[in-house]
Amino acid sequence: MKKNISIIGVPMHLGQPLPGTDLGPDAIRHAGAVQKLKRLQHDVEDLGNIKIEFVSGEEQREENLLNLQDIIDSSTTLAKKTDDVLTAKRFPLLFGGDHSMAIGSLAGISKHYENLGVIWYDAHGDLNDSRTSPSGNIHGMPLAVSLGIGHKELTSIHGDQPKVKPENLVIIGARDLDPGEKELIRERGIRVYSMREVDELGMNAVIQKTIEYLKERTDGIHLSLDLDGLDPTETPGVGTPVYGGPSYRETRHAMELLHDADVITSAEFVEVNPLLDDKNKTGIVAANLISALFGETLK
Ligand code: 4U7
Ligand code: MN
Ligand code: MN
Ligand code: MN
Repeated sequence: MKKNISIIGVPMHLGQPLPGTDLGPDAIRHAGAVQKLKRLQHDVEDLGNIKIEFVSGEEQREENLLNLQDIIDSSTTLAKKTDDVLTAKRFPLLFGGDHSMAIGSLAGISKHYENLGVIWYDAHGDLNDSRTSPSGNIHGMPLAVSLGIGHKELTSIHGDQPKVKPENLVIIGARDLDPGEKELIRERGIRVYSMREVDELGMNAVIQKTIEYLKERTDGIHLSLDLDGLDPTETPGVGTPVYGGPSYRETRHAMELLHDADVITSAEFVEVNPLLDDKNKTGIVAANLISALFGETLK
């Protein structure tokens, strides 16, 4: 199926303290992502990078929330942008940028669905709030915010309602969950395929089960793929690497299955940090995963 794809670069860095994720979107472009999509015959427009305002110019911390005000502002901008792309009946494809950007992307995207499904492919749950977070870094909080948990000014971006329901969410690849996140997962009955389940079932079955589960209860599925979801031996350019993750090979297979099922309605590839990378390995993996998701085959 040919898609009308609108690429939005999100040079977000405010959600964590390390410099470099602001360069992530261009690292993915330099790896050829846009050309690959065009070669697959999709209609592709690259809207360039949104502007991330760093008003204070230095780190601000209030109530264990790093750069709160600037994140509210940039998330508001991004929510509007993703909303506009879907209104134009195009597929929002976002290049990041730290994962706090998902606060804005999901806020804008969810407006178009009654029951938005989310696949969160990540070593982490990103389910903290200011009380449970060990770091105060908002890139560890976007999924909680989207469920309606956290600072009011974050949860009310682009509408007061929760953006995602816990039963419409599947987390894949988790292997570093904080105690508060584990509690929330239990409390809300969130479906998690941690690395234990990936090892026991295999990635093929995990993705098939995910598709089956979400297909019957949702009217659209957003893929949020954190490059630290993969094992850092293959994607070293990430700020919070955790060993014991799925390989590029397994992850690529996951993208192929999602493509074949034709269920993904928006996607983001996040946490690429070229300043921590080795010869843009992580940007290249991101570009290859993107082309697999949009139909590139091996033969
Ligand atoms: B990412 C962490 F404590 N959980 O909250 C936190 F381990 O978007 C890491 O998944 C968060 O990369 C990682 O700071 C956020 C930590
Ligand atoms: Mn992560
Ligand atoms: Mn993440
Ligand atoms: Mn990370």
